[in-house]
Amino acid sequence: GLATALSSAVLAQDISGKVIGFSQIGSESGWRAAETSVTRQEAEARGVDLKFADAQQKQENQIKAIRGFIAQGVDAILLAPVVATGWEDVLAEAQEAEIPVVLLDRGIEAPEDLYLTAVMSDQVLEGRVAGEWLVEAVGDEECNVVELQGTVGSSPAINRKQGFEEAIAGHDNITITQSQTGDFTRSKGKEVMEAFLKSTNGGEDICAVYAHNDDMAVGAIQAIKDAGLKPGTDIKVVSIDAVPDIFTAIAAGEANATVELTPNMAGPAFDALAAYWADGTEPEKFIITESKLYTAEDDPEGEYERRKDLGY
Ligand code: GZL
Repeated sequence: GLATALSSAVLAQDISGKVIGFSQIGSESGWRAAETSVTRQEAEARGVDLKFADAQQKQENQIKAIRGFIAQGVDAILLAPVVATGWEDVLAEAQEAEIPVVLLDRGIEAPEDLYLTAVMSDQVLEGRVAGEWLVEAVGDEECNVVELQGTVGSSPAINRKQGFEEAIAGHDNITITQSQTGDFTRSKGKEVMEAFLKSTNGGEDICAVYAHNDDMAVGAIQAIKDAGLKPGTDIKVVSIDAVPDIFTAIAAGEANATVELTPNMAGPAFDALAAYWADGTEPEKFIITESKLYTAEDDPEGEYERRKDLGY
């Protein structure tokens, strides 16, 4: 009857014992650390044997890891691609070996048949939401924005820049006056913000900083304080990821807004693989996760509590 049909369907989705290789970028940000921790938890919950490889943000290390997984004969490969180009050859080798590849949290420029699905946010939307918040916050005031870009050549850096620029287009009072990569890290974010402040005579005409992730925003906040200015008021701070530390800053009035990025890309990835292995179900090519704006009005202390134990 229905019960047996359901249980056999559930059993068919059982992927325990599968060996899955995960080529992770590194641990450049709190968000990335949380993604790794959640991926391990999701694998554990499904009885998956996860083989983890940290690339220290180098593409050649990811390519080596993928070749290692192919040689090992893993059942599937998860890849969080540090940059968007240069993947065709190694993914063709995985395809040749009939090992399905699932992309996590970043996209690539390659034929879509080289991967089963990509689980990621709409990064252009993230940038647009951040830009729309700033448009709303500044009204008709003149506002010079400095931008801390993510890793050069990564899909989030490209897309978040595009989305933000779309949002501020047509608002001539808002101008991006400086833009440089902080490589998604706190230390680089602080360093680049220091340079932005120096080059504008201590930041006197900087109205806002847009950081492609919260970690660079946290670094920028420190630089703004070191320059004797008040982050969140003298210089508005808007970024993306919704990590616990940005909620601490928002609660303290030192940051203004963040756009949430779930660290759980692996859950949908494992579910897509389970269905694919069960009966050949082809998943959507892109499984898009939610993007939600949080500001001081959204219980930042509570949001901190909800996230503080997720491995950021
Ligand atoms: C975005 C993801 C980004 C995060 C950063 O999907 O690739 O990489 O926003 C991380 O924190 O470094």
